[in-house]
Amino acid sequence: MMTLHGYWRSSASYRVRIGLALKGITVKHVAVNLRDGSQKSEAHLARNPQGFVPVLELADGTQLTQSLAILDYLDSISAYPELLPQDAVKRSKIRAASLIIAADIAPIQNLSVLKYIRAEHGQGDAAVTQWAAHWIESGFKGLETMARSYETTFLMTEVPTLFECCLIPQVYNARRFGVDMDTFPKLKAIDAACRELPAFIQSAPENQADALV
Ligand SMILES: N[C@@H](CCC(=O)N[C@@H](CS)C(=O)NCC(=O)O)C(=O)O
Repeated sequence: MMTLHGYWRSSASYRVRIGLALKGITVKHVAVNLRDGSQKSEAHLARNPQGFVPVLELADGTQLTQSLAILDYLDSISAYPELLPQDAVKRSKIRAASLIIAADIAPIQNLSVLKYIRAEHGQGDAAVTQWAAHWIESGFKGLETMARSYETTFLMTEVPTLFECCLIPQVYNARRFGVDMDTFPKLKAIDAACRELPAFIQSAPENQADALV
């Protein structure tokens, strides 16, 4: 069996949990407590020298990092349901929208970035929250416009894809930072549609064994 080293509130871990659940792959979950710094422990750095979760450990001990690369691996070992459609243009567009979240929005409100702003630039909770909300809103603006150009339930499809694996954790974070999701009605509707599905319910932060740690 594979092991997912993750954390309940980590959006990158949440992406992988959704991908696993959509594909019906059961893994062992091991919590890496980001609040007590366990991601920088010797044991975790041996898994991922970057000191981040998630890490997916395969049955033979191989360790995979980076949530999008892990989702790509899952799509390679378990073809259905596919996280990226076969159509080349749709594939590229869904990947691009996913990267807006994973490459452009999420990294600038990562725990270590927020800690750095607090510690090295003397910013308090209000300023840090405002920073995170600003960058999420700025990224969501473009995504909302893109999403509105399709009439599908999810971004470009009638089944969730890689994009929804990225969006739902980012909306979870947006709400934590006080972003008004009413400003982004199409993204809000996609989030609501996903939240009805068992794979997304099972993967939600509050439903993890380490929730509230
Ligand atoms: N690009 C990476 C990002 C991973 C990442 O940022 N993980 C966060 C949690 S969501 C983390 O481990 N943060 C620990 C820290 O900042 O110290 C991925 O997609 O896997």
